Amino acid sequence: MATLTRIPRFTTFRSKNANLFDLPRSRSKPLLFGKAIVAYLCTENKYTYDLVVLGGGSGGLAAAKEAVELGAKVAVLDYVTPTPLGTKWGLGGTCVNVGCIPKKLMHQAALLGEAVHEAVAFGWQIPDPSSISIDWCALKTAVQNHVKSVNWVTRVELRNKKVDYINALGYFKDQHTIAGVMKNGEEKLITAQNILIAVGGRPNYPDIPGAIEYGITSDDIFSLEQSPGKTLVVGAGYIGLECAGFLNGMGFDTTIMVRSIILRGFDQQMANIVAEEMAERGVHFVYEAKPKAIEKQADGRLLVHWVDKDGEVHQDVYDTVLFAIGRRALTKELKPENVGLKLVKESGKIDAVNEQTNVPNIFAVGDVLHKKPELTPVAIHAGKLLARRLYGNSTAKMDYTNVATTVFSPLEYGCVGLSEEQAIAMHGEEKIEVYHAYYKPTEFFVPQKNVKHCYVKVVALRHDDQRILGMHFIGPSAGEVIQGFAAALKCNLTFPMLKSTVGIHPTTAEEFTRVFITKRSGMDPTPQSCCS
Ligand code: FAD
Ligand code: NA7
Repeated sequence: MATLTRIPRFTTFRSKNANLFDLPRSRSKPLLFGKAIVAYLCTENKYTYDLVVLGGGSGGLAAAKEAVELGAKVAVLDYVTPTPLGTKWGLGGTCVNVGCIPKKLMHQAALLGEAVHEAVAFGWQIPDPSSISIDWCALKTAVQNHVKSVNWVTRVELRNKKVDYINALGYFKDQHTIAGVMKNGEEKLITAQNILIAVGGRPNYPDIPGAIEYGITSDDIFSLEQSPGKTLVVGAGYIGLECAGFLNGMGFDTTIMVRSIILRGFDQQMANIVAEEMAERGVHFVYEAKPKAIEKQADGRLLVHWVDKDGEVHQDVYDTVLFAIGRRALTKELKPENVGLKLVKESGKIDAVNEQTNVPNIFAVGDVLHKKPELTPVAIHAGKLLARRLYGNSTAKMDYTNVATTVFSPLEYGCVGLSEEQAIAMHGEEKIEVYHAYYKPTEFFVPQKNVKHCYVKVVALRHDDQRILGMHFIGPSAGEVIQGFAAALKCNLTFPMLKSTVGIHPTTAEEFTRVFITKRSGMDPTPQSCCS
């Protein structure tokens, strides 16, 4: 039976300049008593909370913590529905548990394997580098220990900041009431002035026989009990490429099944360089193909039937099939119809304007937003800014343009701004200048690493101020390289400014300050000391 939570008559208000005060809850205009004490004019508040956040991931937690700092009374509901394989995790959302963090650690594990081989060229005495192999169980345990420590710190932080954490799956009862379904099935009703949707998304499974029974997704891979072995990754988006990249780097036989193109939405020249580089490292690519069915053989291995572009059916056997075919926003589960919340038909996402949904007191941030970058810092930034607008008299709005990102493949591809195709579509080919260069990282010389795919590209306006519209970098530590240039783009970086920037030598980032060959010129962008 549903129970209504008791509305406390008093709540603790904390100000940076004041001691702790017990004041009747609710907030409106601040009153100043003397110099240091800030209190709030108290009016009767009909809701338990000022803000209830649905989803304790990147965006929800950032908004909740910011709102509490600004004096709001906040609760966060977070609940993880186990995967079909039974994988579940703690507080913190996708990034911490099954996204950025475990992914970066596995990426690092792959890079270290590569480094062991390189170390020999630098004089390290390693008994038999060809015999090294990864202990998946040790890696998985180390990664999961880190994830659990972050879960713990997150819970402590919420407690210290006095954000109420409720481990329940929330849905709308009405515009100001959320029902939270607890683990034991009991429902708890919570009322709030404002509600923030930050429920993120979960991976899709294709509608083919055996997909759910035998397939896994990124939600399972980072805590998989047994070594993945020979793996088929279905999907050539950001997540498919990254998972395939680290698995191959760890020595697992890895195949990517590509339905159409690599990295849809990214600069296609760069995407193809990434794929070529991965193929040279040993990743197999099956192009223009789709899985048809998965069966479990008597030996426990998975027999995958797949169809090529001509409709011909093929089979191969794998130990693991990982689907990375996109993600679904968890909005239907919120019962949006109970509050008249509109969803975008094709994506099920929310088309919010400045994080404001079509319902006045209901807001949304993060991966649930339609046509916004699905990235942790985007969710965090938008969540913080929203909380400041709601509770801190701020007017600052989230800028979703020129957000940098990196594909850890494992040679990284970092980019910010427009792709070459997008720039041409927006401005026309005649108005765009593309500068490019291959380069050879100094650290690649001694171990004679392949430099064929280290490439930079700057997309700029050809005339006027020659403003830079996009920057693309494939090479070591691309994420670190592109971050600073993202700040420069925010400050309206122009090509002359870039050229007048003195590089740091010997780094790979300095390659951006050296580009001068335009694609239009047809000159060879390969440096003489390189790739011969
Ligand atoms: P989430 O972090 O997904 O949090 C939503 C939370 O709400 C979850 O805990 C969910 O269980 C919970 N929830 C859902 N429904 C309900 C409900 N009804 N009631 C209560 N709780 C609910 N981004 C980067 O910036 N860099 C990266 O390197 C990167 N790598 C990634 C790698 C992988 C494999 C994946 C899957 C994602 C990666 N991302 C990366 C994306 C990043 O993880 C997301 O953009 C980010 O987590 C989105 O935050 P969010 O707050 O919108 O949702
Ligand atoms: P993406 O980026 O949407 O990529 C999905 C990939 O899966 C893409 O290559 C699709 O091919 C392919 N796909 C989609 N449906 C199918 C089916 N049914 N069968 C085979 N292949 C399919 O999703 P991700 O999961 O990589 O990442 C989503 C976001 O999460 C990403 O932006 C990160 O920021 C975090 P297509 O190009 O459509 O032909």
